[in-house]
Amino acid sequence: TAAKSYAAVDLGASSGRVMVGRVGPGTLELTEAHRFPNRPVRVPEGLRWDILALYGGVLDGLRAAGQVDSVGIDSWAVDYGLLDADGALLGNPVHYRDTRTEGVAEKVWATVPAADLYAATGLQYAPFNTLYQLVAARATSQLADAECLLLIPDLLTYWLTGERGTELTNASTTQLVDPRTRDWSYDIAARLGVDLDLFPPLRRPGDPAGLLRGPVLEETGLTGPVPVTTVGSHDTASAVAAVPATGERFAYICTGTWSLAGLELDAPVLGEASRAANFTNELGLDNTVRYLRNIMGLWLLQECLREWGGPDLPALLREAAGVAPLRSVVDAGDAAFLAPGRMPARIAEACRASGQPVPGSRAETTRCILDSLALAHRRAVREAQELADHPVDVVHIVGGGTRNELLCQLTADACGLPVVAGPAEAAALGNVLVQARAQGAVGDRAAMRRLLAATQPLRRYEPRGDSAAWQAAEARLAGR
Ligand code: LFR
Repeated sequence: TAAKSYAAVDLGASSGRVMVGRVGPGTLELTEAHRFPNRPVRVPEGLRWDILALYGGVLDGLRAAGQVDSVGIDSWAVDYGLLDADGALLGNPVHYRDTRTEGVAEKVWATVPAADLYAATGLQYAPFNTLYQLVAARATSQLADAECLLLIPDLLTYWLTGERGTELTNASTTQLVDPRTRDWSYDIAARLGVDLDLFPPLRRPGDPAGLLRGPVLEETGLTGPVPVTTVGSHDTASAVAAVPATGERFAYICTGTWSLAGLELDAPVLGEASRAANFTNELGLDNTVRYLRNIMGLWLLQECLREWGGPDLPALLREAAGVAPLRSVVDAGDAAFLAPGRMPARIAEACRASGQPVPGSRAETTRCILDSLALAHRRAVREAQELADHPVDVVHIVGGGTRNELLCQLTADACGLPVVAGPAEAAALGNVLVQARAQGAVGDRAAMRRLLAATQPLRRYEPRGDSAAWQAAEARLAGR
């Protein structure tokens, strides 16, 4: 049988891309059709996504991709657009780094204690969970006028096909889904006055999501019918689906703007210890649970680079590799680093406040960030194993961070485990493979992973001794 082609739309916090995956028996090839910037915009009312520019990028990308057998869409999680009774978008979707959710969680916990919320939804505390966003928006006329809420990939799917749904892996990041029943958490929604009728019916990866509308075919030059297939529309769900693991005993770290570090499990871990450690139970492909922790990730470095006017990154990383290790570390899990702006100064302040040397140069700041990320990876990988009672022998790093060799090596060192790095475009590959599977071009999840392991370039990093230094740095950070 001839190879089939799938377009994967993958929107990240700083750029969007349309990739074309070709899948045949034993073959998997990915090429980039189009990449475009994702520039959040600050308007007087706050930080907003430029969703029309993103949709324009998707259309450009589909045109560049050419004729394909199906299209799938994934993006970052939690954010949404509201539609009025006529189906028109009400305002620009709010960015999860917007400040409107400050102090909202405390109000929510006064109604539903944090422990009950965790027991019911399994979701980590993050100020931007959709639930907190909806409570923050409670008194707005926009929400009052809304008839329908669509998560970002579902909104773009609606514009492409005219059909509405709520994809489950992404819905699991709203804090309104019960990870045991994989259905809405009706009780939580009722107690907090969230109207679940805003959400169209749930759909799952592999489900059909309609056909490209006539005007979309015209604009993109494609010949219909072209189906849109529901994929793991949360980018992290697609990325985890593309972890090229060959056994069960693996941890993963999805790297990019965020580091999402954890395990793939069959069932959620909902106990108090797990809540205290702020692990989340998001839903993955095929009834799996993505048990992981959000770590600030390369956002810390991206924000410094922005402040420094975009210096040459490879040169900076070479210099950082030569800086003395573990001089100063910051808590890369701290939500204090969530908002944009002044990142080098904020990192310096965190070092000063914890009595550590303040990084003096760009290379030192960069090294501080990478050491801190590796340390946070170490903690997350270890604690996930303990809390889930699921030991691992290898750590897979996927996503954009695989291009950062220093980060991969430091992560192997910190975890004391071999790291297998790649693929870099994991989210797009997971997106492609779920489409291919829906059309019968590839087998089950294990077969998808075998295909990835056999076809994608991977690089292995062995841990370099000195685990005592990492242990000491961890204790220092914990103030012990
Ligand atoms: C990564 C990601 C994370 C989510 C964060 C905000 O791109 O989707 O999984 O916690 O963005 O949506």
